[in-house]
Amino acid sequence: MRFTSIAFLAALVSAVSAHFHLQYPGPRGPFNMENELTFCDNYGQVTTNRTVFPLSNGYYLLTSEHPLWTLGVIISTVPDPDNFANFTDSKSNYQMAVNYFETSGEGSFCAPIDISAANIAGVQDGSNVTIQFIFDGGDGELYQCADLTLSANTSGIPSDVSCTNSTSNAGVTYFSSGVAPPTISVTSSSASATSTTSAADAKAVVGVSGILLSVLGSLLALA
Ligand SMILES: *[C@@H]1O[C@H](CO)[C@@H](O)[C@H](O)[C@H]1NC(C)=O
Ligand SMILES: *[C@@H]1O[C@H](CO)[C@@H](O)[C@H](O)[C@H]1NC(C)=O
Ligand SMILES: *[C@@H]1O[C@H](CO)[C@@H](O)[C@H](O)[C@H]1NC(C)=O
Ligand SMILES: *[C@@H]1O[C@H](CO)[C@@H](O)[C@H](O)[C@H]1NC(C)=O
Ligand SMILES: *[C@@H]1O[C@H](CO)[C@@H](O)[C@H](O)[C@H]1NC(C)=O
Ligand SMILES: [Cu+2]
Repeated sequence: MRFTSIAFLAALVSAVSAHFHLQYPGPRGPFNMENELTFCDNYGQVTTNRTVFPLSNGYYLLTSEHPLWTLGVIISTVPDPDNFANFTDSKSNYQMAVNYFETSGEGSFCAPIDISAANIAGVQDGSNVTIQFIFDGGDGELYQCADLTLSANTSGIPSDVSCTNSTSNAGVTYFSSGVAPPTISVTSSSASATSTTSAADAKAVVGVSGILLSVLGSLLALA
């Protein structure tokens, strides 16, 4: 009974506190945690300040606030995509810029993305596209979008972006093209979430869920 309450509270804390932030390429607007469960973090309109981004051999950077997560990146060639259908091909399958994979670790994650290798119709040097990151860390699918102009004349990531992985992630597992991974379950990860609650987590959540954390702390002290 006591364990159930602790697991429940841990799940609740993680649900209100932890998401992911797209760092590069820059998203459509300022990060909004509550809206991240919505298409493009609820930035439905295309932006005109597009990032000039490598057609081949680019990198993206995000920070994860979940210990176990999956990610996929879908791509739209529609000039002003404002719904999920605009990211699908003529057979209604999602156009994948990065196939779904599962990995672990909180903090920064910087990995290669080769958009031309995905062989999406209409993708070439100079194309305006939108990519949407689909992240699942156990509290639902989360979405952030970046509007790009693809360029064959650039590669890598700007030198002022710190492209590092905060933890080693030997466990990256890719899924077949277009196939979404199993949903990450909060219940199955709550035990590890409890045991790995770190100073960084505590700092990140203290504003929103300080009360929940102190309740959790008292329960842990009782246990
Ligand atoms: C584009 O402009 C919006 C509005 O000023 C801003 O929030 C966003 O960060 C900019 N995007 C990029 C990629 O710089
Ligand atoms: C790409 O988008 C930019 C910014 O919105 C726009 O100025 C440009 O005309 C677009 N290019 C093409 C080929 O549509
Ligand atoms: C984008 O999606 C909307 C809604 O499904 C659709 O009406 C529109 O035709 C799509 N745009 C393009 C260019 O496919
Ligand atoms: C981060 O980890 C991913 C997955 O293992 C790897 O593809 C990528 O190259 C790593 N990033 C850096 C900067 O080493
Ligand atoms: C890349 O370079 C070629 C050759 O100079 C040029 O025609 C093309 O417009 C450039 N692409 C972009 C997106 O600037
Ligand atoms: Cu979250």
